[in-house]
Amino acid sequence: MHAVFLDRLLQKDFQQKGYSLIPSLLDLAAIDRLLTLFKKFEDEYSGPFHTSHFSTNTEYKKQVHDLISDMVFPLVEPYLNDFVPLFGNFMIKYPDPGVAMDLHADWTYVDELQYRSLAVWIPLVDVDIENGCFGIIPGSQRVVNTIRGPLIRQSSRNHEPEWEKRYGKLIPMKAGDAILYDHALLHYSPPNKSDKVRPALNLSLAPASAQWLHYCQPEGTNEIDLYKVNNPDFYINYTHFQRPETGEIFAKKAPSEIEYIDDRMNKFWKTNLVNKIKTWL
Ligand SMILES: O=C(O)CCC(=O)C(=O)O
Repeated sequence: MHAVFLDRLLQKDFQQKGYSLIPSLLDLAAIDRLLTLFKKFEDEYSGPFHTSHFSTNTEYKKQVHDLISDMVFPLVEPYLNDFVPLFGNFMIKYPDPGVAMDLHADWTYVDELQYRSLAVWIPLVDVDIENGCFGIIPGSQRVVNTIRGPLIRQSSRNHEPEWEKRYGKLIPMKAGDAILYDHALLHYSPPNKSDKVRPALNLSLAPASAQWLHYCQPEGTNEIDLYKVNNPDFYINYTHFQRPETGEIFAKKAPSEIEYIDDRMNKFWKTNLVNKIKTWL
């Protein structure tokens, strides 16, 4: 397995928990530059939750990706084992007490049996439970499916609130703090109950030596397509839920081949216990 972190202790901790925190990764000047870009594109944002990768405006997506990669990647690169940036996005949550980000894991970017890929999530304002901070289920990267992507269902969707309540951990952060998490880690965020917008960013990264992948179930179809991704521009050009316009299909699967994670999550307490015992031995 290709390690994510260069430092052995950080790697061990990341492998166990599925995430790692770096306080004050961005300084005030960097936060200010990113907030200026965030304000420049205010007309693009719609709905209580907006992420730039849902947009079809490629120029906007590219400018957001370029600045986020330029500012964040050089700061995380020294920790990582030969990773490259794939795509950067704004994650913007407007005040709305009824809109949460439901529990999910991100798309698959690499063959997760050989490699892991990760995301860096950074709030551009201080965050806590009031305005929609990040929440995670530590260790859940071990039990989710390795095939994930747009419209590929992962569960019966009957238990997520219960899993959040039993295993979830909210992480209050200062503007500029970073959480690096395995794309397979289950995460969520509560509603923004404050009266101010909560801008954050997300930068996805993958090992340079891995074949990058994209799984999707294009809208209106009953098939899962697996694409080889040879250039990160694939993500800028991708229109959400649609068949990708670039990239090369190299395998197809039936959605019925994807096993729901319900059983694994319902006995997650047992998995945690076994892992804890293993660390004592
Ligand atoms: O920004 C948020 O509130 C949620 C972020 C998230 O789910 C993601 O980056 O995948």
